[in-house]
Amino acid sequence: KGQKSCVLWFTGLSGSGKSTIANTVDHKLAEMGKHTYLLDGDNIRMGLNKNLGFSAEDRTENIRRIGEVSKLFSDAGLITLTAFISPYREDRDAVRELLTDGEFVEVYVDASLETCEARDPKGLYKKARAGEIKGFTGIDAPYEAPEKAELVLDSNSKEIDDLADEVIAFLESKGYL
Ligand code: GGZ
Repeated sequence: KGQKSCVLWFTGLSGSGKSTIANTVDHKLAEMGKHTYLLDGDNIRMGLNKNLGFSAEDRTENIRRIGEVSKLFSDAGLITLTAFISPYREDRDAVRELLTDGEFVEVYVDASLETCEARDPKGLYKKARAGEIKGFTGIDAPYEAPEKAELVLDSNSKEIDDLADEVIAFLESKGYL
């Protein structure tokens, strides 16, 4: 069985479903016998990047480091999944440039601000609206949606499991699996 290493770069608003979808894809790939690694806030912002906050500069540095780490995992032969807002197009494009052709797979988890704010799983949008959190993505900090994502997932209406299957189907159709 083969696998072609790549970086599945999930991007989208807080509450869009990035982490949940990436986790589901990760489990499905593992069940298929693929070697994977998932980078998310739990293992990156709590560790390597614990000195970074949410200013524009810190987000750029967050994404830069995650890009470099992704490259290492990908070089080691793993299918790497990342789940970060990564709000700046330029920062995502810099990661794309760091990797070789076909190695970077940008996955736009498309859920509108309205959808995400209605979900508000951690109550962060409410706090941002109340001014208790400053510089919250979508409220008073930008999110630059991808213009050339390899894959766009409609997370406004579709189920997590179906979206995860769309990712797997994409990888199969493009010869990654
Ligand atoms: C956006 C914030 C902020 C601000 C804390 N803006 O829903 P969550 O909680 O679990 O996901 C959000 C997470 C975003 O971290 P990332 O490393 O993905 O961001 S970036 O790629 O922009 O560097 C949210 C929480 O951290 N959080 N403050 N101001 N999200």
